Amino acid sequence: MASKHVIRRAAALREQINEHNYRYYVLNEPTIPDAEFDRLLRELEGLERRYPESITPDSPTQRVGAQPLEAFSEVVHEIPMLSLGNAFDEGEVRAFDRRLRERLRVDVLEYVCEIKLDGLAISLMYEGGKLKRAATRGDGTVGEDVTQNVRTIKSIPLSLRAQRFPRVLEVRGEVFMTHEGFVALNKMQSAHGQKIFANPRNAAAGSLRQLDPRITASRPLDMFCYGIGKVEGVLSDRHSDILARLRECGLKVSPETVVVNGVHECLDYYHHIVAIRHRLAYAIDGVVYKVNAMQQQQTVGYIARAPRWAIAHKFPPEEELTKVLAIEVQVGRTGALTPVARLKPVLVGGVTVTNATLHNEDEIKRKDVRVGDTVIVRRAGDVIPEVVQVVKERRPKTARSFSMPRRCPICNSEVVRAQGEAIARCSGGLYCPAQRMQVILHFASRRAMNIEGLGDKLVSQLVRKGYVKTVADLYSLRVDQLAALPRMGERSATKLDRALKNSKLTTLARFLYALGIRDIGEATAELLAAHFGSLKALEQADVEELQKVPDVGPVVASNVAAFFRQGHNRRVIKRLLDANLCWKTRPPMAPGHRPLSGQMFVITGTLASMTREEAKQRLQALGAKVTASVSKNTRFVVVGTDPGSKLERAEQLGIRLLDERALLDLLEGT
Ligand code: JCF
Repeated sequence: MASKHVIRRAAALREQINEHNYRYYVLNEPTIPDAEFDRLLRELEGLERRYPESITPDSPTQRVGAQPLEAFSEVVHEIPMLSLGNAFDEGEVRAFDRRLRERLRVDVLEYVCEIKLDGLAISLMYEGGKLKRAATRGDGTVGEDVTQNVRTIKSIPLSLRAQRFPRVLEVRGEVFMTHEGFVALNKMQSAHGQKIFANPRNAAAGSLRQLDPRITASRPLDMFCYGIGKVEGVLSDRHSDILARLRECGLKVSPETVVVNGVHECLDYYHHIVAIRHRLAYAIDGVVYKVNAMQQQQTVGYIARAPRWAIAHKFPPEEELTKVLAIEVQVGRTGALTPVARLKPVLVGGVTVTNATLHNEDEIKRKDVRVGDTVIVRRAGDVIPEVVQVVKERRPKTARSFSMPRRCPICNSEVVRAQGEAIARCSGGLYCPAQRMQVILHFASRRAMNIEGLGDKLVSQLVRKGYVKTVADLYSLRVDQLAALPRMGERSATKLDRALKNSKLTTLARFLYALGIRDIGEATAELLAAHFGSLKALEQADVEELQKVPDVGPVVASNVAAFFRQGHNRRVIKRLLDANLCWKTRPPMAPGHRPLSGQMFVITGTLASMTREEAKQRLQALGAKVTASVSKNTRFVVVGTDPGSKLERAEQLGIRLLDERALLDLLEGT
């Protein structure tokens, strides 16, 4: 038999757990760590196991108590659960407001504005502050008893928190699933070979309609309350105050709810919500305006199945049907080719859509999109419109399928698609106008040709003026040309001219890196330079030869080979060399020749010109071993700024120290 002490302890634990549940699930402001919460819950579970007679029906352990049902039973809503009239544009909202003002003979009405969740309507019946029954809306008069399932939703209190509440209180609201919960659920479903839900609404509805409450308990459901049904007594004479009372009772009410004056402010609210809609964690399909004064609500009453005192202002649909007029290919700044569907213009979510991305070749194949097809296009928030699916029944006989062009539609260079990659790319990097800005900026960057003062504003001007079409044009810029540019003067022009001249003396590795060949970072450029010794040897190498370079696999090799195959690129390189770009040529290394072979390096502190990882890779490329700690076998310690204790240890052992300059000399001079 449970002692008084046990009963009291269990009650105290329940209160604490309920409080933390409330803070976590309703307020989204947890105040204790999960581990602490688990400890409380385990203690309560332990007590209840030993003294089952101490269990109360509203104990937080009792959310998933019940056995699976055979079927749902019916619930009759004493006060019907109504739907809402719809307004699809501002004119209809103004007409709604005008009608009400005429009926009520007032100049301005006070409204409550709420978001309209895309979930399913639920009624919660509290008696004596305890959740007694939960039901779906059904046809508005008769719904299904889903109490067992609703009890598993953590943001719904099993007992009300407030000190005072009506003996009978029916709360109404919308059960929904967040986008995040929806994605996670579908991932799980797919991993277990279970049904995939089309949208969060269906997922929420499907989850509540489970006969086994354990399944519902595993689904991430949530609820916002927006009104009341049957109540003994009066809660308040204003809708906004009723919502405040519900909040006090521990029920979750949307934080996006506001009180406004007049239809104008309703429309402001609508635009505000449209603007923040994509930042909300859950799907909404419009906003709701409600007359705030209960007295006024009563006066205007109901039409058929909806209140006259409220209206839903719906968002325009975000999916529409239209026709694919053509499939074209866009070349991005990195040379990526993206197929784009040109569409017969269509209004989607209030915006005219004329094209939609098809992502890549495989996506087109998967969706089987053809020119002439009727398709569903979707626009969500600010994202680029996309083709969701083809309406196969409407495919004309003349529909043509798409294939990726072999040549870049902008510059006519070869298009290559690396093994295992989804994206096809233009290989005319040095020449292709689509890639111009990016390529020039990269070429000029500090670790590439290091052309000081050539930033994106200046490059953009040079490109727009037509002075620079390829990187080779940089070296024929004249000081007077530069000086005449906006925000440039004689001084800056001379400085840039000097920087250009200074950049001409470089290293082969830097030059290769500067060319911006796909996947050729500094480390790989270093390896290529070391292996081939000269640009000529590299240009002539085939894929097989290229793969002899450490770290160069088939994908990188084919990128390099494709790059040098393009006559366009070779002509730009020739012009660069004609401008007297130069570097020390060194004899090619014997394959596998590694000048630092077997030497142990340790790197400590921060380097200015590269990360420690890059330094490590570049040293390793030359055969060095790079280790984490200093020992008597360490040959060199590379010391950056803010070195650690490794420096002390190196000094103790008398190991040679290299500063960054010395490291660079070693890397570039070997
Ligand atoms: O969020 C909703 N879907 C929603 C539905 C919000 C409301 O304020 C509602 C509703 C359905 C009926 N109000 C009523 C009266």
